[in-house]
Formats: sequence, C-alpha cells, structure tokens
Amino acid sequence: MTKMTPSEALVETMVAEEVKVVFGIVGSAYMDALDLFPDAGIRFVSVAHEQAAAHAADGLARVTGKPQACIAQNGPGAANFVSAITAAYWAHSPVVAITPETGSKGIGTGGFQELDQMPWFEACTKYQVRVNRPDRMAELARRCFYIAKSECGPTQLNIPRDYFYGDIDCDLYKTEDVTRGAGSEADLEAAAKLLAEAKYPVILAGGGISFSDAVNETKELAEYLTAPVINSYLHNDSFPAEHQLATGPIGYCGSKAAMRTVAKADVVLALGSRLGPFGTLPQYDIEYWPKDAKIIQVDIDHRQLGLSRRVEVPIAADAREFAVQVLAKLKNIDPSRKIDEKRLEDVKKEKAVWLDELDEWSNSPSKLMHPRMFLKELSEAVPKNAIVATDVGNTCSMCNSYFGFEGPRQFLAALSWGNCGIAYGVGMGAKMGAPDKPVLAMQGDGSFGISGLSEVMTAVREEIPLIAVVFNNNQWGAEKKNQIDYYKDRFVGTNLKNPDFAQIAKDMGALGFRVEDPKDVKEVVNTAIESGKPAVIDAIIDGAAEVLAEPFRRDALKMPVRYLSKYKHLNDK
Ligand SMILES: Cc1ncc(C[n+]2csc(CCOP(=O)(O)OP(=O)(O)O)c2C)c(N)n1
Ligand SMILES: [Mg+2]
Repeated sequence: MTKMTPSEALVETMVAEEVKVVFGIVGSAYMDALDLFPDAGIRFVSVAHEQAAAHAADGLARVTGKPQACIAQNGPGAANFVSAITAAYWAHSPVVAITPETGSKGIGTGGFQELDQMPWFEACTKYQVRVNRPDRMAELARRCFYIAKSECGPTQLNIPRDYFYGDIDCDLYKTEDVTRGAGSEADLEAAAKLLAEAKYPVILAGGGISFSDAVNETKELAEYLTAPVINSYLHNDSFPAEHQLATGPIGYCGSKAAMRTVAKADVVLALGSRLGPFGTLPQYDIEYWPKDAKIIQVDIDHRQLGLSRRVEVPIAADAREFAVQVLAKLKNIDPSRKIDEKRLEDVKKEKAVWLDELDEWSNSPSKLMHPRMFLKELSEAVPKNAIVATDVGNTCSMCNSYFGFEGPRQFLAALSWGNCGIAYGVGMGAKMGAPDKPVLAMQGDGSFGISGLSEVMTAVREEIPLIAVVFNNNQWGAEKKNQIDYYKDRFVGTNLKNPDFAQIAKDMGALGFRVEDPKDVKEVVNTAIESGKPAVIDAIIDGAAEVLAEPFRRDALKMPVRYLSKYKHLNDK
C-alpha cells in the first residue's frame, strides 16, 4: 500500500489502464485530478461540448479496442454526456464516464449544479458506482475499467467532489483481461453438425468479429464452407469487402446482393452479432430474412442470445475462438471438402447485378450534384486504409452501399442509437487513436450543426487533422422524406438555410473546401488528406424528392388521420 491522494489514485489507475487521452471540458469539481494529467502523461483534450468528449472517447475506444475515458463537471457537464454515452452503449464501446458530483455533505440538498446524476446513466451503462469513501477511489475506478472492457460497454464512475482530496493508502495495478473461450464442446458439436449439413450456409459477420479480431478466422471458415458472408447492419468492416465471398451489408440502404444471398440460406451463422431487430427489417421491398433457416448465434454476451430471433444453437463465446474451434471440428467431419464452385458463381452473379444497379442509380442525372454520384466519387477517393465515421441521415445511410473496407475498426457508424451529430466527435477520437491513417467524418448539414461545426474549433485547437465531409442538401433530408411520402410535402421544420461551411472552417483555422462538381471530389479529398490539417469539405448536393433514399422508418410510420375539423383538410385523399 502506498500513501497518496484520491486524485493521484484516480489518475494512476488510468495510467495503469494505459489511458493516454481524456476528453472533456474543464470544471472545478475535478481540478485537483486534472492538475496531475500532464505529469501522468495523459493528454487532456478540451472540447466545445461534452457530447463530443464522450463521442471521441467512443471513437478512440473503437479504434484501439481499449477502454477510454471522458470527464465532465458535475451537473450540466455530466448531463451533456448522456446521449453520447448511450451511443457508446449500443456500439458496445468501452467508455468510462467520469462524473464528479456535488460534495458528499450536500448530496440531496439542492445545491449548485446538483441533481442525482446516477439515474441519468442507469440505462446506458453496464455498471455504475458512486465512490462512497475516498480510499476506495482506485478500487472503484479499476472496477469501471474492468467492466467496460469485459462487458463491452460504458460505465460510470461518480465521485463526490470532496472525495478527490485527503490522504489514503492503496494499491495500484492494471485490470485483468478475461478470456471467454469458444463455447462448450456440445455447442461446438451442434454448430459444426448444422454447418456441415447445410445446403446453403451463410455467415452473418457482426461487430463482434471486429472486437475479437476474428476477420482472418472468419475468412478461413467461410472459405472452407464456401459460405457467402453478409455484414450485419452498419458493420461494413467486419469482413473484407473485396473477398470473393463478401456480399456487403444487410439493413437500411445496404446491399441487395447481401439480402438476396441470405434469403437463400438454410443455415445462418450469426457470428459476433446480437441480431439487432432494426438491422434485419425488409429493405427495398425485399423480405430477405430467411424465416425457415436454422440460426447459430454466437455472441460474447449470453443475454443477447435469442433475444430478437429464435435461434437453433445459441452460443456464448468469443467470435474468434469459436471460429477456430468450429473449423477444426468441421475439418474433422470432412477433411477434403471441396470449394463449391456453383455457390461462388452465385455470389459473383448477385454482386454483379447489384453493382450494376447501384452504378445506374449513381449515374442518375440531376441539376445539382446527385448524392449517389458524390458518394461514388467519394468512396473511390477515400484510401483503402482510411477510417470512416458516419452519422445519421439520408445521405449518410446511403454510405452503407458505397463503403466497403479491408479490415476491422475502419467503419465507425452511429449504429443503433442513431443520433444525429455523432460522426465528428467519434472521428476526432478515431484520429487520435490512428494518427497515421486518414480519418473522415461524414455527416449531413443538419447533423454537422448539432455536434460538428463547433468541434472544428476543437480539432484546430488540439491539432487533430480530421476531415469532415458535409453532405449539404440544405435540409434535414431523412425527415423531409417522411413529409414527402406521408404528409404531402408539408415541410415543417425540415428546410435549412446554411452558412458557408467552408468559409467558417477557414475562419476557425481549418481548411475549407466547397465541392459542387463530382469531378472535383477526388482532388479535394487528396488535398485535404495531404494537408495534415483539420479540414471541412462542404459538398453541395441535390436534396430533391427523387434523389432521397426510402424513409428510414417505413416500418413504423402510418398515413395521417385527422378527426378534428380544424385539421380535417390535412387528411389524405
Ligand atoms: C439527435 C437527433 N435528433 C433528431 C433525429 C431525427 N433525425 C433523423 S435523420 C434526421 C435528418 C438528418 O439531416 P442531415 O444531417 O442534414 O442529413 P440528410 O438526411 O439531409 O442527408 C433527423 C433530424 C436524430 N436521429 N437524432
Ligand atoms: Mg441534410
């Protein structure tokens, strides 16, 4: 045991966890710990709004695979974390939200910046704890890091502000890494049997493949089985897009090749996937989910098994270890299994048909730059090793069918929280975790206004050469599409008048580019990457009804019905 202060215990616990960067906005509540950061070798990145701090910690965690932290002043600062921590929750991202709170003597008395801040994070964390004695600081901080990484999600370390001070004795050490194993012998046998007997096995490659670095093992398994691979919704980096068995992602604005392929499956191996319900909804009027197929679901979290779909073989396991072991079993069953040339041909054909269709869409003429034409150029301009963070919106969603990746941890999407304004913050964290790779944050003009534009200041101040691509159609396009399809073009709150984003970026000290012609896209992207500076590419694209993708929530919208005389004229005829 060593004598130290609780501030020292907290900071040294982060050092032990190899935390190199903490994102936040300064606050008196934790100033005693903050003062130690420089000597601890921890860089404090000061953001414009705490939402971006939590998104950046999420981005850094997703790229490094290690738990990361953000910190905020009690009350309003901590409250600004909530949406972003929820995004990390659904991204299975290990983020420790450090939330100092009012002093222990004042809890519950309605003092300054005081409200019980534990309930705010109750639903969006895997674990939360209030430090109840200063001498438990290191122990409880360690617990937060341990659970964040072992349960793949955010945790909250809540600290009464007076507990940063005092003399304590404690031990400091790094948390253990737990291994999960491949699943039980019986599980592996059952999975191998189903896969060996399958007529048309398909692998659904989930986010768990990235988290457990299982891409190579999944490739070997797919090749042995000649099993086509579909990426789960918004996990476009879970299997190499160029692989001959890769068919692209399912879900909203995904790949028709993937959808048509999985529709043929009699056995689906959902590897490292919770099978989120939104990700398997019908798209492009294709009811693709194979209702009669037998499903083997492998997820590290036993609670996800069979949650949204009935599964034949539920397996709580690490995706990589499972893939290795099930392949060994399969090879035992049939050591000389041959490549199924017919299935390979089938995949090739489906891909060709889909890519032709996508190309046709991308070449549609329109007065302004067509979003799909822009995305085609952009996807060709982005280097193969780049990391791409995407937001929520109509154009952003179309990215799903244009961006394929070589390896894991390259595509950082908004995933199930679906909050507009996520990409820039996540992109900042990603760039800090992968300084040698180009990192692009892609978002619509509306979303850029939520948490993007103001964070360009952060990128400039902190010298984070993130490249923002703004899909600027002067509207909240995804929501406008609902008003077009369901509300007879009655546009309430969906049109936007934007400033000149490129000029504002320049005024902030970043590079700013305005792109209106698809021919200029590649050069601008290259210039931005080569500059090594924060940059904003303001892409002026068409937002007309005919260029917008399908409504996001076709599944949940209804035609309006009005009974009151005041509103009757709004009824659909
Ligand atoms: C924080 C948040 N607020 C509101 C929404 C609802 N919403 C979903 S998509 C969307 C429009 C996004 O507009 P923009 O970023 O300009 O992209 P576009 O759809 O025009 O391509 C909105 C407002 C949301 N998902 N998240
Ligand atoms: Mg827009």
